[in-house]
Amino acid sequence: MTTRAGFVALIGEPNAGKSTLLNRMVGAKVSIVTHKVQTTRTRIRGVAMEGEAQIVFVDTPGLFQPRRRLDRAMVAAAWGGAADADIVVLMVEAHRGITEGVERILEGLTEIAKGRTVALAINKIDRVPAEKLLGLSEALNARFGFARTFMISAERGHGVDDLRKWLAAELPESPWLYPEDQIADLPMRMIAAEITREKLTLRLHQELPYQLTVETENWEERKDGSARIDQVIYVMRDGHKGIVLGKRGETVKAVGQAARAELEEFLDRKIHLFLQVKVRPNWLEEAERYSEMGLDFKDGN
Ligand SMILES: Nc1nc2c(ncn2[C@@H]2O[C@H](COP(=O)(O)OP(=O)(O)OP(=O)(O)O)[C@@H](O)[C@H]2O)c(=O)[nH]1
Ligand SMILES: [Mg+2]
Repeated sequence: MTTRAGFVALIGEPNAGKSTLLNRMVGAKVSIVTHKVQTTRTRIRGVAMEGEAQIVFVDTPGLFQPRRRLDRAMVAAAWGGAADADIVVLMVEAHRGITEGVERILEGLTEIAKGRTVALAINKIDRVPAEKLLGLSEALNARFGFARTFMISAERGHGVDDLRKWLAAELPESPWLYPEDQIADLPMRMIAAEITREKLTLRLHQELPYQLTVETENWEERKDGSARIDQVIYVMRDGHKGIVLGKRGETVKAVGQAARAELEEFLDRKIHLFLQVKVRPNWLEEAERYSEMGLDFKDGN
């Protein structure tokens, strides 16, 4: 039996649908998704099997023009994910087409493409009339030598099976890299923190989601099979703390309930989730916050 295995990095602008595609490929939610840009902050691996091939998908933070240290570390993590992969899939949103951001990514891809296959996935095809897609595909292929172009809807599943089959066949012969039943390799405490951050991002407006981080501080197994999880939400200002808490603590309570429900489903057990909000004006400049997120602090320099 010939087995194949390797890494497939999903890259693209923020909001392109990378995390949605990873989750669909894996068949479980291992990477958080929101309608807002810059949701994913670090590389997240998810494992999919296709016949005798094991495809390790690497979800990456969106590529954009970084301003803050955190932005720079995220963008570095994304390019690093591409540089470590056997195959890179660039995701472009069908309805947005070739934006300035896509142009910049194409420039960066030239360097990354040396010695690896790069494919194009035009995503969200459910949002545009079919006749628009051909033109976009031609325009993108005129700018870069993609090995293949796929028209997909990560959300609805169109074209996703074709993409997975093609990727499986392109991967090098290799023993599998993960046990057959493993779907992710992010530590559970990080997945739990991400779930809470997703619920916060969905509920809070404007810049606030970009100015907070969530960490799992403690995870205690209980005799009855349940677990107690203590998390801290770090914000930068007193005013932010007030907003996260909400009137009479309503906001943080709703966030906690939503996060707990998802954690219980994911882990299939009872969870007691305790959230605490702490003001930490300088968290964006603290090395420890980055290592907790799985980012390299010095990449943010
Ligand atoms: N209509 C439509 N929406 C989609 C599709 N794929 C993803 N989305 C939506 O696009 C938004 C962004 O999806 P994500 O998967 O979080 O995008 P991302 O590329 O991981 O974004 P970042 O982590 O911010 O870089 C979400 O609201 C998704 O539901 C699709 O095929 N069609
Ligand atoms: Mg994402």
